[in-house]
Amino acid sequence: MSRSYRFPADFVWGAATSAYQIEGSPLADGAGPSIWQRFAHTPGMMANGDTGDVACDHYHRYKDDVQLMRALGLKSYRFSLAWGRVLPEGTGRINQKGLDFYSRLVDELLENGIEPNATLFHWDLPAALDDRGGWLNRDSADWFAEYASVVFKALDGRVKLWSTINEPWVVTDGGYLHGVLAPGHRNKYEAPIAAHNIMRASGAGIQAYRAVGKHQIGVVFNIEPKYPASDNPKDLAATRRAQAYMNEQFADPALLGSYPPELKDIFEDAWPDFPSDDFSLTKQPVDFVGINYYTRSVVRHDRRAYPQIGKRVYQRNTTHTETSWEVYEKGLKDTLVWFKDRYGDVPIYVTENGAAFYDPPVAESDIVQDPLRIDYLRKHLRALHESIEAGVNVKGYYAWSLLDNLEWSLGFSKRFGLYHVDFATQKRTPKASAKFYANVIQTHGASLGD
Ligand code: GBH
Repeated sequence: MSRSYRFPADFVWGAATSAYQIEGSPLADGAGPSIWQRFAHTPGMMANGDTGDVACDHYHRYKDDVQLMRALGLKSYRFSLAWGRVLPEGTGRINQKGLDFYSRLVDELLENGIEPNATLFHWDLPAALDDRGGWLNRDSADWFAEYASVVFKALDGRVKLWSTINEPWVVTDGGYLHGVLAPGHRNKYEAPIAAHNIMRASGAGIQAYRAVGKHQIGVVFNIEPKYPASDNPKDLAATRRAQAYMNEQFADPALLGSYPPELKDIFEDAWPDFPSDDFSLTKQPVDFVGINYYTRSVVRHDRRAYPQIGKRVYQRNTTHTETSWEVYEKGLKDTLVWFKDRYGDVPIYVTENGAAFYDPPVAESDIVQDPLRIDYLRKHLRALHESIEAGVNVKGYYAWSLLDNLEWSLGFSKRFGLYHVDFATQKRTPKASAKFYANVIQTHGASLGD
C-alpha cells in the first residue's frame, strides 16, 4: 500500500540563503567589512581563491531572485542580514543605506506573497568587533543586542519570523578551534569561551526582542546525531561525548540553562568555570527552534582526538554527497524525536536541509539534471513527514539553498542550489530539483508518494 505524505495545509515551505554567501558587494553603500571579507582575502584560506566580492550578486539581483522563489511557490524565504551593513563598526553609528537594502528585500518578498524569515547572524561578524576580541569579549552579548534592536525596530512591522544566531557550533569549532572558517583561530582555550559568549549573545538578542518585537524569535542549531560504531563501552562513551560537544553544548544553555557535564572531559583543562548567573541570560523563552540537518556521524573511540569526542567512521556502503557527508535521512527523524524528548515540545522549523552534488555543465538545455539531489530531498521530506506523524511539532522546512553560492572556505566548488548559477555570467538556471520541490509544495507533499 502506498503511503500518504500530505503535510498540513499551513506548513511553511521555504528555501534558505545567507548574506555573505549570495549578496556580493560586501562594502557597498557604506558597509563595514566582516571577518569573512578579511578571511576570504587572506591568501590560502579559500578554495581557488574565491571570495564573496560578487558571489550571486544578489545585492543587485534580489528582485529577479524573488521571482525565482515565486516560481517555486515558496511560502517563506530565509535569509540573513550582514551586521556590518547595518552598523559598519558593529556598534554605534547606523548605516541607513545598508538597512534600506533589507527593507527593500522584505517589501519585495511581501509583494510577492512570501513571508520573510530573517536570521541576524550567519557568521559575518563585523571586523571592527573582531578587533575588540569578537566572541571572546564578554561585551559581545551587548553588541549583538544593540544590533538586533536596530534591526527589530526597522523591520519587525513586516518580518514575523526571526532567528538570533545560525549554527553556533560551526562558528566556534570552525572559527576558533580548527581555524578553517573566519576568524581562523586555532586555540583550544578560546573555543568554549566563544561558544559561551555566542549563546549569551543569542539570549541577549531574544531579551531585546521581547522589549520591541511582536512576532516570533528563535535560534538555529546544526544538529548532527551521533551513533556508536559498535557497542564497545569506549565507543558508546565517545558517542555520548560527541553528542554533548556538537549538539548539547549549544541547545542546553539555551533551553535548559546548563551545560552537559561531559564538556569537562571533552575540553579537559580548557573548560572554564562560567559564572552561574550567565545561564539566566542564555536561557530565554524561544517561540521556536530552527534545526539544520545535513548528515549524521558514526563515532569510534580515539584517545588521541581533541576535543575528546572520538573520530568519525566513514560508512562504506552508503551514498555520500560532494562534501563527503553521508546521506542518512533517518537521522533527520531521530534528530527531531531526540530534540523533543530532551527539550520538550518546542515548535520546530527545519531551517536548512540539502546537498552538494556534481551538476553537469549547463549547455543549451534549460534545466540542469540533478537526480541525486532530488533523491536526497525526497528521502528527507519523507522522513520529515514521518517525524510529524511521530508527534514532533514541525512547522516548516527550508531547502538549502535557493541558489548555488559561496560554500564558505570551499568557495564556489560545491553547489547546493535548487537553481544553478553560472558565476561568470550570473545566469540562473533551474535544476530538475527545483521543479521537483515546486511540485511538492503545490501538492502539499502528496507527490512524495509517487
Ligand atoms: C550549513 O552548515 C550552513 O548554515 C550554510 O551556510 C552552509 O552553506 C550549508 O550548511 C552547507 O554546508 O563530515 O566532519 O565535515 C553546515 C553544518 C557541520 C553540516 C558539519 C555537516 C559535517 C561534519 N555542517 N557537518 S564533517
